[in-house]
Amino acid sequence: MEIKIFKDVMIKNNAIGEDNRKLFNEQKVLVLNLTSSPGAGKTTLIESTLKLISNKVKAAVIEGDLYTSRDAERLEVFKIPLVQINTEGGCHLDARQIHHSIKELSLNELDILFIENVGNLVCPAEFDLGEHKRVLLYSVTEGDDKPAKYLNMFQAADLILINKIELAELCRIDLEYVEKEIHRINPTAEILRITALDERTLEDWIQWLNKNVQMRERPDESRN
Ligand SMILES: Nc1nc2c(ncn2[C@@H]2O[C@H](COP(=O)(O)OP(=O)(O)OP(=O)(O)O)[C@@H](O)[C@H]2O)c(=O)[nH]1
Ligand SMILES: [Mg+2]
Repeated sequence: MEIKIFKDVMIKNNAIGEDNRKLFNEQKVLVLNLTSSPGAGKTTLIESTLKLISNKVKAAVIEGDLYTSRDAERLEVFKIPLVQINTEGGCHLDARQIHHSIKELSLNELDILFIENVGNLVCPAEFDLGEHKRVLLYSVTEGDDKPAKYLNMFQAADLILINKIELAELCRIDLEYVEKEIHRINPTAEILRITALDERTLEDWIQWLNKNVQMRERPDESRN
């Protein structure tokens, strides 16, 4: 019985996710679902990215958080559209929440919509929000066993950003081993090494973003 209920929830979620994606494609806005464990650096990455691109690209952010709007407050300085979703204890965002929150945005005026998911390395894997790409931040401070332990999250990602790499040696992390582990679990994921706090390390990420923004014009090459 429990299994059936779960399946029904997923079927409904995925149908709304498809509707969201259809709308994003029509409005030609690139939508990224940023996932990670708590504190891996999602908001920091958004901050550094906005410093680099917000004068060239029109961005908006949907912030997912259990109870607070602290991350959204950090982003107010950029004067871009921000929508806060509080899950009130829920461990992930779902497609219905996104469907409601995008009513507050003028999608046709946007190039990129970042969705910061709730910090959690389990539940967000199951829930399609309608994004074009799923981006997983994986910080070296989490240890090198996380791809194997949190398989679903790593398998569901299109791009995996290994973050806080300036701490790799201190954390006794062999980055080549970590990359091999990720590829073993998800052979098609792209991987980049970054320090989200240091904009100088974000060149490849910004190139990846630009490439994907341009692909909005050719939706057949995006995720769906
Ligand atoms: N050393 C180092 N610290 C970083 C880096 N990126 C983020 N941090 C720090 O990690 C902490 C958490 O960063 P956040 O950006 O708030 O992480 P988050 O993933 O948004 O956290 P939640 O939204 O709570 O899940 C902060 O103290 C950041 O300054 C990095 O590249 N290097
Ligand atoms: Mg955050």
